[in-house]
Amino acid sequence: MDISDFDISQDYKKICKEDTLKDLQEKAASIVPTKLQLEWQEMELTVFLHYGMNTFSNAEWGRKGTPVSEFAAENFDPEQWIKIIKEAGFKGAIFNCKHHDGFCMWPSKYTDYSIKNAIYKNGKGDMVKEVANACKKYDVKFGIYLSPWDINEKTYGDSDAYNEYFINQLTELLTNYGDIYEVWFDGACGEGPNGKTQEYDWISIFNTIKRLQPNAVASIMGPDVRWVGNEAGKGRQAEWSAIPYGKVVTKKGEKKAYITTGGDLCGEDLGSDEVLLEQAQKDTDNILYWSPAQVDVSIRPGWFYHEMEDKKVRSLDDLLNIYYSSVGSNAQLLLNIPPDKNGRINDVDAERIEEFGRYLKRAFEKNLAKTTNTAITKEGDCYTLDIKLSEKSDINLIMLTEDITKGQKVDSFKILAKVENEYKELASCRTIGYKKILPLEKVWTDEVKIVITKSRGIPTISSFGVYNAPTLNSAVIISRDDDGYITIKASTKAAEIYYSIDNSTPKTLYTEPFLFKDSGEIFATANSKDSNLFSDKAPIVSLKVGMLKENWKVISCNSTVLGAPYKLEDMVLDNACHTMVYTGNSNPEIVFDMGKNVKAKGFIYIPITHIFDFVYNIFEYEISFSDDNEHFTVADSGRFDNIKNNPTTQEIMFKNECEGRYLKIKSIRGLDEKQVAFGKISLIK
Ligand code: FUL
Repeated sequence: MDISDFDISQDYKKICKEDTLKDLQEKAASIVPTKLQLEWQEMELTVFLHYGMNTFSNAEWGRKGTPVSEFAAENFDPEQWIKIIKEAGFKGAIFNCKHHDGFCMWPSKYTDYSIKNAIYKNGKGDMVKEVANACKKYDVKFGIYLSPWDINEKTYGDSDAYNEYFINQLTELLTNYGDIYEVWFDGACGEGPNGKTQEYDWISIFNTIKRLQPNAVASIMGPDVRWVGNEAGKGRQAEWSAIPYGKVVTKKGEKKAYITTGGDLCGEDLGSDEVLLEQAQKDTDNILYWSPAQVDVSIRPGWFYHEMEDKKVRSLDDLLNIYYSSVGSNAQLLLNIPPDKNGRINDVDAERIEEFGRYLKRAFEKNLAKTTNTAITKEGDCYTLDIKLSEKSDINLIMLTEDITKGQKVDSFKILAKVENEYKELASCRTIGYKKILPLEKVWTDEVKIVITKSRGIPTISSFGVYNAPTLNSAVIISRDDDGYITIKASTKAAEIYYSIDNSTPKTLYTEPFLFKDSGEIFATANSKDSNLFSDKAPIVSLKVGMLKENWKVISCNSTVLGAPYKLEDMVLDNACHTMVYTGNSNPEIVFDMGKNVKAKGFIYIPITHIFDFVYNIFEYEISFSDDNEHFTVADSGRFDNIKNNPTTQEIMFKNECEGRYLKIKSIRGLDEKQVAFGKISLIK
């Protein structure tokens, strides 16, 4: 199949072996966004709204056979959601119309597994409509998430039949709910009841979108918007939008449209000169294509609302880092705020979003630059931009934009400021693109210089800003050492730290590390008297810990250990969470001798979180206890749902309290077929 068979509606450039580096740079710099991609990127801030069956069944991924009756929604207030996000400056909202469980939030004609059979409004409800109407009311753009993977649909896996079903549902959503700005498909995929893996008819799916909503971008498993590659809110230092794409080879061996990249989407580098050269050599079918990144991340550890995560809503610090790493790193932010069981954005999340919006307004309200002149001067091999400030001031934030309608060109640049009559280098950075925002150490200056040291042709800087953003009263950091001592550190000097160990509001003054051997959760916050801070209270943060593993020993492991020089004991027991890779056995298991009989109500598992290794995490586990290391009783077995993309700490309670001296953790299935990585395990009292 040739590219002409699918109207990708944007310019692209073929690359080939004969291309020199200069040719490749010119080709890459000549690629520009489509009108839709540009409008989409200019939105900057958007939200994801995960709400559905999982909100009620307390899951991240649904299960087969969950009855409609479990969807117990009675109250539903999308106007509250959209009002909150609008006031904080978000421009679009993507509603989860159907997640992997297949339950439809609108009364689809094609299935009974929908809201029409739920108690909500006696089966007369349509939540998609209510969200779309709320968006219209507050002038926020409306987008849809429709999961291609469907755990409960009987035709799933029967490729042609399911493609028809899916396109029928997509058609309902694209015709009955007004304008849609984004259609979001993720890549999760499973086997159907017939044991076969579904093959999606992407071409027909995308053509349906182009036909029914020509102003919608198709994201992730779509040609217009690219997944940044992780769900942790991390963008790249160098984020190129024109990147090489290869043709997808289907199971039948044919090459189809350019849906996914020729490189690895999760990789650190998708578009540098080195990558261009490598891809040009690789495959005659490779092209360069405008593919802007989207950072999708949740404000809580999970994508759906879980009451136990109420104290785990991201701090303002964290949200701002995500903002700089997305909007400020040439990407768009899609921040998930999951409504709760009452159909409302929970107070904790609402407060944080309000604070986030207020901080951004304050930080960017006064541009200290004297002029808006963006003309650059050539100095040797570099281009420079001199920025004079209206008066001497403290500065700690710089913003730069490139006119991407003329192509993304800046590869590397430096920021300097005149301090005591001499230029001092403040930062050395990669790529600008749509926007770059750089938080800096505070300096006192009235002159800033941007030196572009490497670029793909003459760059066009379209705007800049220099700011003195309010300092945050940063969140405290809590840690426990291997002897059980808890240390709490505040980032602001002269801050008073308060903590609690009984789930209450932190009120005990912290003076020195204290012993805590039990399992539980430590909460802490800090107060500061500094009047220059954005707020005098740091957010409350918490650390969940299992029982201290004082006498634990690894006594057996049925598989080869890779990853030397690390030792198995260090990996699984200590606080270090490096990679531990087992191979040569698809079901590795580890047995611990805990030194004495231990009673536990559940367990905490910290998976491998290193960005390139979490593809090796355990997916399905079994955990068991024994008194004699011979006869083991299974305490629990299950699946760490979305661990592949979102490797957060897993806290699992057993049905009944279990006990024993020996503990076994077994990987029933890993994310990777050949290798499994173990993180850290501990028990809950
Ligand atoms: C992932 C899904 O598996 C998660 O549940 C969530 O919907 C996220 C946005 O995409 O791939």
